[in-house]
Amino acid sequence: MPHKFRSYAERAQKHPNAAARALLETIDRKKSNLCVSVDVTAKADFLNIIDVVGPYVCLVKTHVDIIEDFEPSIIATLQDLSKKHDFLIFEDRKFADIGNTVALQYASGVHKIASWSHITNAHPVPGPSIITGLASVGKPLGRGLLLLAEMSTKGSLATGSYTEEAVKMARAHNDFVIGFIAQRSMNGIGKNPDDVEDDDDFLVLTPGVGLDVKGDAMGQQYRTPEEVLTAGCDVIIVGRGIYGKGADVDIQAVQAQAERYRAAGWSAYEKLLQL
Ligand code: 5BU
Repeated sequence: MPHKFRSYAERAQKHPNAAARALLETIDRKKSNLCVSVDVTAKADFLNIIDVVGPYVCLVKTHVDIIEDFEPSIIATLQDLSKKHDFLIFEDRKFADIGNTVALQYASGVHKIASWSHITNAHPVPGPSIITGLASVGKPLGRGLLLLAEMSTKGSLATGSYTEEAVKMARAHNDFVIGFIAQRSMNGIGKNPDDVEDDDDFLVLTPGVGLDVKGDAMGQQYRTPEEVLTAGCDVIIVGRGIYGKGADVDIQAVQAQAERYRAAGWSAYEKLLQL
């Protein structure tokens, strides 16, 4: 049987994974299911945007490998901002290799992702060993993993039985896998709806969200916050809709857009709660 719609607060109380619990609690406390994706290449823009959107978000999503002037102090500042504004951090690393290699990529190198990123993600394409590899590093640190069960891009191959297998892999490792990057609820997928009680509580974080345009010139597709919440997603991930497309970042406009998307995501959630 599918779940009735549950509040973030109710789910936070029962969730067994510390990172998932922390995210659900933050969403509830800040009345924000907005994750801002900060895909800019200059350190100054990266930190300025995060400082401005911080009050409006539950989560900041990073691609640290695109920062041209990366240096370790960026991470210390990011962690300070995370405390100042009360948000979690999600490095969108999309691991995709054998267990041994992803464990090294997660723990080591220039970025040392596991040491600061509360949540990260992986492609299920290598099979369950990718989870075992990442869990060997992340679990002792209380981290959480998302599997990429679906993508927002035109022509994505992550559909059908691939998505279903991703959900089964997550279910078998739900002490570390807290949910998915996907476009709809993944609870109950691959289970027989007639004879199995659906006790999944996977978080679904959803990119491909925009209020003003339907896509970009490189295959991205956007839906509105209301559309994705109604499809069973929990967190809206917004990048260019908030920080714009030009080379110059207009910091006042960034703040206005962050508040606009926070309000849109939260009112979509409140509507569902009242149904
Ligand atoms: P945008 O500017 O809102 O289009 O940015 C979307 C972000 O989400 C960007 O960092 C992508 O790497 C990320 N993303 C995505 O857009 N679609 C997906 O299916 C996955 C990640 Br997985």
